[in-house]
Amino acid sequence: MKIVWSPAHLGHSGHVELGAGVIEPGFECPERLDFVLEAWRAAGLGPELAPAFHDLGVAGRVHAPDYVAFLGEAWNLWTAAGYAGPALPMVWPTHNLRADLRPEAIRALLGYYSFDGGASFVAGTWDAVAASYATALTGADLVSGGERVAFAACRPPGHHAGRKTAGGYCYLNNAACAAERLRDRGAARVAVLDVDFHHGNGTQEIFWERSDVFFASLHGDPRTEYPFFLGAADEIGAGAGEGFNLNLPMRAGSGFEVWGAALDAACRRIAEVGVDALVVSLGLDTFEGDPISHFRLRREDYPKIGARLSALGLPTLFVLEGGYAVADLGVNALGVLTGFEGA
Ligand code: SS9
Ligand code: ZN
Repeated sequence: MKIVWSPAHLGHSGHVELGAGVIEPGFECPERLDFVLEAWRAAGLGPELAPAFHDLGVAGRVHAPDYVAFLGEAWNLWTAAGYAGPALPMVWPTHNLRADLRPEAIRALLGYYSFDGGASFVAGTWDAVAASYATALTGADLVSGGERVAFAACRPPGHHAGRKTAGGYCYLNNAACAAERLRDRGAARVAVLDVDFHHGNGTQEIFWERSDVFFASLHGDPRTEYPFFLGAADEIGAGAGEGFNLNLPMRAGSGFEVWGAALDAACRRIAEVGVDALVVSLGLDTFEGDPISHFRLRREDYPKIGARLSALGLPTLFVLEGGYAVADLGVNALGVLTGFEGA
């Protein structure tokens, strides 16, 4: 198995997020990838690749083109306006405000293009985002080129990023872009399976009306868990996409007995739907030690996940998403990957 990663992720550091009663350092930090790489090397799974160059064509179809352009210029607009420190949104066009008025002021554009205060910009954010996107597409190309499996070690993550909204540490939706790329390169239908603790609201939105990408997500019940406003079981897709969205929310405190049964249900549906490739949004924040999430998976559960995914027999791309028990992130991620390879 090959891993793809880029040192450009290091520039996305020092960003902050709006927490409960505090503005705090992002739980999503550069050290996360250090631990993933350390565990990768210890496991001896295979070679490390830098991402190939990829233009923003796929991003411009998965996302709104004006959103992609905004991500590229947000930091420059922020500093040109005289602001210092991480660029955080502060007002959003929600409920009865007008979402069709695109403001000119950068401090308002940040809210126009986001759904929360969890995806701030620093000087190196865009380069990291662009490299994370290229990492996912490079991984997709390995898989469509004949590799059984590949690992795109993306940072920042992507599954909360919607068509034109950043949030939850996410800017470009790496997994959605990888699925789109797999379609471009000949897969008639792709499944995106999101095993992060948090619902993949961005990926769901992007493929909501599409039948060529089946989306399934296992996550904390949005009645009590972030992102709160999407991820219920009755969301099944619309139009041509009706029946091609599957949400399996679970109560906080769920362990592998419950979670593994949901994984089996998702795998059965993927097999029924019939797909040519699988993209796994690989969040490891289901871990019992995660500081911001509330499932109780243990270290020894992760290889079982990998083995069950391998049993689908599909060309598979793993795309790194969340996981904030930083020192355990690498070992748990490698648990999934070695479980996949060993199956
Ligand atoms: C912590 C609140 C967490 C965002 C969580 C995003 C997870 C992305 N202050 N809010 S996988
Ligand atoms: Zn998460």
